[in-house]
Amino acid sequence: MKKTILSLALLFSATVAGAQDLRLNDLGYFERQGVNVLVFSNNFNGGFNDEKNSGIEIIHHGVRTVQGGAVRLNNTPEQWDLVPKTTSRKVDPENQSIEVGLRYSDYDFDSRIVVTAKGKAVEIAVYLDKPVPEKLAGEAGLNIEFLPSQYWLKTYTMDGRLGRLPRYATSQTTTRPNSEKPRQFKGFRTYDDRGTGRFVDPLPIATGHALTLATDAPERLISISSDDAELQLFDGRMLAQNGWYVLRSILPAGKTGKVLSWTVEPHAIPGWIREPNIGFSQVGYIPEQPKVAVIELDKKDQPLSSASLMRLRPDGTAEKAYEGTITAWGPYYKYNYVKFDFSSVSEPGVYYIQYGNTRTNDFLIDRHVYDNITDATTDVWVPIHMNHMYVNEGYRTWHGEPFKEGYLQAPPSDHFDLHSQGPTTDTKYKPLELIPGLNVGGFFDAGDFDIETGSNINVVQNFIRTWELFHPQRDETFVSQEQRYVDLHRPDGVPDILQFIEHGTLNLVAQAEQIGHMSQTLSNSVLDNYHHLGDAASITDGLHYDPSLKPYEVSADGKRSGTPDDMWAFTTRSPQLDLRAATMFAAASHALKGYNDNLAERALTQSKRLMKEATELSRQRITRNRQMQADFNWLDGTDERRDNASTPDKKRQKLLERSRKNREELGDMATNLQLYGATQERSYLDNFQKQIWDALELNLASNMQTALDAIPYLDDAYQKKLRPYVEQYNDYIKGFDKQNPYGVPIGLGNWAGVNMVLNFGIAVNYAHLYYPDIVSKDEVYRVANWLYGCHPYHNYSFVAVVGAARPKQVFYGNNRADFSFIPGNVAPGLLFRQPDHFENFDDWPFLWGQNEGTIAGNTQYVIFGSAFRAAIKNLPRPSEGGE
Ligand SMILES: [Ca+2]
Ligand SMILES: [Ca+2]
Ligand SMILES: [Ca+2]
Repeated sequence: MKKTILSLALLFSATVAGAQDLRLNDLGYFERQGVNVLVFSNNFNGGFNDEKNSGIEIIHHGVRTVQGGAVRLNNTPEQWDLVPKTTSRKVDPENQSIEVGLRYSDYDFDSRIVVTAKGKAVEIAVYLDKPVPEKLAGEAGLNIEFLPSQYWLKTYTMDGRLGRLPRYATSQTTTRPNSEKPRQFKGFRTYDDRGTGRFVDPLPIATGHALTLATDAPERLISISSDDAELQLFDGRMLAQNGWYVLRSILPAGKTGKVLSWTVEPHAIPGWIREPNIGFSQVGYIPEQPKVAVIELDKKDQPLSSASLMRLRPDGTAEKAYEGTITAWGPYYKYNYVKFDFSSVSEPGVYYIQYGNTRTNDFLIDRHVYDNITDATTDVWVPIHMNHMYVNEGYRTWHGEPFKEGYLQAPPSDHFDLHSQGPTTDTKYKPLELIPGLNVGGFFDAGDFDIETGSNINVVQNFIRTWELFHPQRDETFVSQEQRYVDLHRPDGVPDILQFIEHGTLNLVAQAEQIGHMSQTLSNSVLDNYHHLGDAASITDGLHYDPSLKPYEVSADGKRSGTPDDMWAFTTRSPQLDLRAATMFAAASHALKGYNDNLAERALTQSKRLMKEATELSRQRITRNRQMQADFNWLDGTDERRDNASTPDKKRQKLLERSRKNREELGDMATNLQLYGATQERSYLDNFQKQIWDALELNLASNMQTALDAIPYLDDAYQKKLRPYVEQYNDYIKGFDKQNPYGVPIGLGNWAGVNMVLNFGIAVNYAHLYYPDIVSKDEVYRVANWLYGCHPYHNYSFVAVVGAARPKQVFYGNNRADFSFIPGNVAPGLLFRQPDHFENFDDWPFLWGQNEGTIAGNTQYVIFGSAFRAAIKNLPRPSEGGE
């Protein structure tokens, strides 16, 4: 009897506790309302090392404020410091714990981390089977990192001593011999030690055994304590602007078993429900457009039955313009979604949405809201990214002329930023020899300053496409190649887009002429200037590198220096890249004719040469690979499996084989189409038509754009034959309404999916322009809505400044250290973190996967915007808008 009462009491207390305690959920993380503790749901990435997206993470009242929990080798790890490989991960629901195995292969060092729910807290414990290797004693520790922008200016206590977290990095450092620095990524160094032989190591802000952060902010309040280890609080921004606050305990030397443990308790606000996120177009709406707000709700939130659209009168008072019912969409990952349709309101005016106590900022309904959506990108973002030029705007210099000393032949190198130089240079140049003439034209890649050749080819092609289809005459930029000077907002009588095509072509033609083929990239030689933030002209010293001088020494004539900072050209030959360049050169030659005939001629010469050489090279490589593939298939039995494939697979297999064969014999179909556009040679068009139908059968979604691109060149029969595919494509478009509440393709990779969304948007616009009876005009607003604010997490526009009431305020541009943006930038958007979290920080620019605009993506946005404007203004279809 006594026993029964006891178990009942236990059961009762367990139930009560269960409502408030952290528990492992079905998705494999610890959860209580307001707090998620993730344990290696996201792993460290080998390509870029520490992306600040991995390890033990805490999503605190909807914001991912803590990450990087792991055994680490530095007080404040930087991006290129070593990260552990996850060797195992076990979720144990019975014991409410998750165990992960971590390994540093460079040091043959293994550890295990066990995180266990203990009431409202978790215990994080480190286990070692072998002691910390001698080389890492005093360096290996348990770390966890806190997001500065969510914690700065907040109060903390360490063992009862009060403090306030600094807004800017101003703590203290020491220096230590380089020999004591744990190895960094591939043996590179993130720092320039100025010849001292010493590296900088931050000193702790506070030490003790019990820390509470944000005692003045309940939504961020978190306590960490340890009986067996000293806690040290560091500021990672002392070494790198993208550093976080780091809490750390050094692993004891010579010990095995459970060597260290922390108790971590994130505070949860009782009864906390996340504020509804009302997604809508911050740029506004044109009167006849469908207007549907998507409202993202906490799963514990009870949807309301209605919402209101309020109109602001000219005297500033508000009136109700419309009240409508809320309709359910349903759950999508972590939240629940409802919609508010106010399409019936079309009167021009200033409006806001009121949903319960949540009121949005105001927005316009007006015929002209989309008129200027690409201007910031073409007038400001693009010219600022012109390399090898001095770029001025009003009183401000964006950057001086970079890389005056030119580019050296890269030696064999397993490099960073996903680059490498193969065993040979594939050129006439010796390693580290100057390749003349490359410091001209071209566009900075993105948040860094290299010239990615593939992206630059895309850029030129995107501009040519915009030019040939829409002929924008806009002139807001002064460009002088002679003066190497760009002045923003100064018209010079030449359409800017022609000058951008010219600028991109100048660098790419120089590559083909000087190197003989296309370089992979023109990039930084040393890691310590790759992460440069500031004026691009100061990345290198502008002096030729002379190894006979000492580092930092300058020759008597002032022309050479011993600092090895010159950029490198990575020249491993890729026939695919050469073919892409050849296609682009043909189109550029066509576009530049009559504007810069000399460059047009040079581009055409390189196009023909590269086309011939690269085709021959690929043929040789294909023959070689086919032999290898045949050997391989025989070895692993692929041939047999193929013969036994079921009938539908067999049909598909046949299609695949035919299209592969056609591709090898006739070349890529999109390339053929571009070549036809550039040369008007009929054979290219025939090659295209031999391939497009198989391609549409195999993958409708990814080939629809190419099919639509051909319409201006072909007859009515082609357009008619394409109709049934466009009908299928229309079903594909509408299918997104069932996949997610926003009706667009949403990417889940470690780069958020804006390119995919833009591609989709461009294809939908074209499909509507050519087949308005199949793809209705209502469909073209999907991507604009998403870009301008109707998306998860927050409702800010992903495009910097564009006509929006509330654009995003920080981006990963080259001015990110100023928590700023470059106007016209398009953010990648919503970054997905496993297993169920979307985010886009608007107070922390440094996560490139969500905040970095790229040169290819932003010029793709120019096409999207041009096509979107054409679609909504019922302009003539692109082919008729031309010459
Ligand atoms: Ca790059
Ligand atoms: Ca101009
Ligand atoms: Ca130099």
